Amino acid sequence: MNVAELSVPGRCLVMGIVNVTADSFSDGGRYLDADRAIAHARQLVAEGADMVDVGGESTRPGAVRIDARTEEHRVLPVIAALHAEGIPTSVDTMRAAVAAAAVAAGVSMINDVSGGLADPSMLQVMADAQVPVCLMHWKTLQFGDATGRADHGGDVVADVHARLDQLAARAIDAGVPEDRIVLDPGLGFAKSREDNWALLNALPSFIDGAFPILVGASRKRFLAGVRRGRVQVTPADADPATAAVTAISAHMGAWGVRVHNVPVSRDAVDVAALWCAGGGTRG
Ligand code: PMM
Repeated sequence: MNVAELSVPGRCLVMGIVNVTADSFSDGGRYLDADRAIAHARQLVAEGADMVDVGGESTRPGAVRIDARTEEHRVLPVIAALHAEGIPTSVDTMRAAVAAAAVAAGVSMINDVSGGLADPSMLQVMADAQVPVCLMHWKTLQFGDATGRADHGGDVVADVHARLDQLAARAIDAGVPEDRIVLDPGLGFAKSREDNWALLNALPSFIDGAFPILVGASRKRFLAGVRRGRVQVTPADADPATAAVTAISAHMGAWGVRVHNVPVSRDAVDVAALWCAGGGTRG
């Protein structure tokens, strides 16, 4: 399967998030039990998700890494059950062994927030797997900034472009076919608030590139800035702002959005699709 076969014709794909973790920022601990995770995934699909991103390890700042077996125990039953029901999934993992096991369990995409750099075996697994892959930009991890802080030399957009090009080139060198690659600018990953908005402002330049683009803005901290001083009490308070990002991203031609609150983002995607289609009915 290539990216085109996973895509939704005529509109941006909606990827619903199921974090089977104890400590994710937005939904940590809620779906640690496989049955609850599966039920939540079914609900996301009923609400309009096209696929479900299943993660077993939190990437929030300061999260403690779990071992590979624990990660597999968390994600594999969920992926296998959803596959049996015909629900497409992606596996959100930085580990080659987990990705390979997920492929065997029927996953439809490998989503690696390290862009294939965290595990030296990952690109080989990606090359062997017959599914699309998402390579995300995360500079701290990828390029060894020991301070844990981003240093983009003043131009985050140029930097992320260059790094994503490198990630794609490495994957292609390792044998991943070009038509199976999706890129993601990695909003919120070791990036300042200004960095995130600069990347969104430059989204058309990423979309105009050679690869489909996934946007992961959902409930990220930089969205709190649009609340005009109102305190963000729960992560879900950022859902209207997330939906606005979804609408604009979809209108600009993003391949997909990765979101927690599916109904509002699916509405936003449908608005964007109708808006664009409306141009064809004039005069
Ligand atoms: N963000 C998170 C986890 N996985 N994967 C991709 N491709 N893009 C993202 O932006 C991304 C991701 C962190 O968000 P969460 O903890 O709310 O799931």
